[in-house]
Formats: sequence, structure tokens, C-alpha cells
Amino acid sequence: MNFSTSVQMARSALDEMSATGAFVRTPSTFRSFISKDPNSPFPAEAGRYHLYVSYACPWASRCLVYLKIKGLDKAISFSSVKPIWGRTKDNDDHMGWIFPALDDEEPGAEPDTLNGAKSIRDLYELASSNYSGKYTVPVLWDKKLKTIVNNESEEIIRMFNTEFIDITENAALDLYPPHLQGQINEVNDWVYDGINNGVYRCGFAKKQEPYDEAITKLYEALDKCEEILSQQRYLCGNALTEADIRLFVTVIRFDEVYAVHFKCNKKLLREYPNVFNYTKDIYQVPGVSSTVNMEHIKKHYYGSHPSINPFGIIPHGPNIDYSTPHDRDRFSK
Ligand SMILES: N[C@@H](CCC(=O)N[C@@H](CS)C(=O)NCC(=O)O)C(=O)O
Repeated sequence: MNFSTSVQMARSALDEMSATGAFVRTPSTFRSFISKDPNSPFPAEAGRYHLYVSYACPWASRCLVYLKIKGLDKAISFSSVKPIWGRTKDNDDHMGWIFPALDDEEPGAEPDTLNGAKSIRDLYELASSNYSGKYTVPVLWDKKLKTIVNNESEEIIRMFNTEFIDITENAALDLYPPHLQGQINEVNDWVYDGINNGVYRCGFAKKQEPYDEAITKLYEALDKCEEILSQQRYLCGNALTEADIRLFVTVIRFDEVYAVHFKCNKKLLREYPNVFNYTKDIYQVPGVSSTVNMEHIKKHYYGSHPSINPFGIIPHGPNIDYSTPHDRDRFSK
């Protein structure tokens, strides 16, 4: 079992800064795997695992999308924290994800009935006595061993795709089929770099140069998506894959948040007809819309980064309705 932890990591995304003023993301720490092998330390079992998310977080949301579209949400429970970061301890000033104390405190967020934790930080401290990295969501929790299995969404979605094969209600949906894995990996690389992490590199840059570099890369990658999606329904052909879920969680936040809060305003997402309609298409896949809580998303970003938005004002617009008709049916599935 790998419970190893690193002791010199950033405490929050806002600290992840290089000397040049560029945002540099630190790696996740808990990297164990749930396996379909019943003799493995973390076997795939219905009822054993819990997924802690924030509806605001794109990385956590991609896990939640998998839970829904693979039909795993009866076998794996989940709950969301409150959208706005708060003090996680009385005796220091760390700000992070916290649970509501009461059921009706914040629609969508629930108190932690599993562990009685007040914050995501509490969970990391329950799982490891010497952890000092960031207290990030998603957290995939093992109720039996009372520990964190994994806190890296990229790996969690792979487990959800294949390891719960006898438990999932939609086993036929393979989002990482062997014949497309090379292509999916290749797309993931530039989409992560340019778009998923790219928007953060724009938003968290503290100097002009790293911002300029990030925004150039972001729009090169978005232009590339527009070009690909003008010819086929999804990023890797005419079937939905992991690459699409990974892009979706960023583009769904783009016009509501990133365009304003992270200064990604060279072009709005709705000015890209193919990417925009594609975003609606994926939003309308059964189960996906339930993972998009725009109120949590907007409250979180505009309210949790005082160095970017000191007064926490939440812009009113644009309130795009992603459930309206799209034109993606023009490509055969
Ligand atoms: N590599 C992680 C990244 C997760 C991540 O960065 N989560 C953010 C929320 S969007 C977080 O929890 N940040 C807490 C903090 O920065 O203190 C994954 O993909 O699972």
C-alpha cells in the first residue's frame, strides 16, 4: 500500500508560484488503486468507497461525471463540500474546503456524516499523521480502512472506467477503449497543458510574461479543438471518450468564470460555434447536467481567491442555458 506523503508541498493553489511568477501545479500524493482483483488491498466493492468532491472543482467534477454516466452512483456514495473556502482550523489561518455543519446550510453541500470531518483537511489528517501538502478535492475515501485511496482525478476516472466492471450499471460504456488509448493520451496532453491547467496558469500568473505565454497556448488549443470539432462529433472521433469529459469540465466553466476571473477573454467560448455546441452536447448526456452546479462554481471562484477578486463580487452573467438544442447530431455517432 502506498500511503507515502511529501512534506514540502504548497498549502494552497495560490502558493504554487515559481520565481518567475508562473503558476506551477504540485502533484497529488495518495496514489493507490482500486482493483477488480478481490485480493488487492483496495478491491472494487459496492458500498465501500466514498467520493468527496466540490461541485466547483473541475478535477473533482470529472470524477463525478464518471460516477453518473457509468452508473456507479449507487455503489459509490459521494458528497460535496461548501463552495467557498473557509478557515479549516481555529489555531492557524489555512483556508480550504469545509463541510456545512447543518443539512440546510448550503444547497448541494452536506455535513460529513461518514467521518464527522469539518474540513477536507481533517480527512487528510485522519489518513496520514505527517501530511503537509495541499488539501485538495477529489478525495476517494475507503470507508473500511478509513483512509484516502487516491486524490488524483486522472487516476480515479481510470479506476471508475474499468475496475468496477461487475458493479457498474453502464458497463458497456468504455471511455478509454484500447484502440483509442494512444489518441486519447495525445489529446489529453495538449488539452491539459493548454486548457485544463492553462486557464489556471492564466488566472494565477503574477507577472505579465507567464500570463502572455499561458493565454497564447490556451487559445491555440481552443482553436485546435474548434478545428477538430468542425469535422467530427467528439475529440477522438464520433464516440464519446475520456478526452471529452476532461475537456468538458473546463469549457463548461469558461464563459461563466474563466473569461472574467482568470482573464481568459481573448475570445469567449460561445464565439466558437463547434466547441460551444459540443459543450451543450456533452451537458445533455444523461447524468452529466446533475454534476454541474453553476451556483457552487461561481461562488467558489469569485469568492475564494481574495488576491484575484478582493471583494468577492460575483458577476451576474452570462447564465448560458446549456440544455438548449445543439447542432452536433449532424455527425453520426
Ligand atoms: N491533481 C488534482 C488537482 C485537484 C485540485 O487542484 N483541486 C483544487 C480545487 S479545483 C483544490 O482542491 N484546491 C485546494 C487548494 O488549493 O488548497 C486532481 O486532478 O485530482
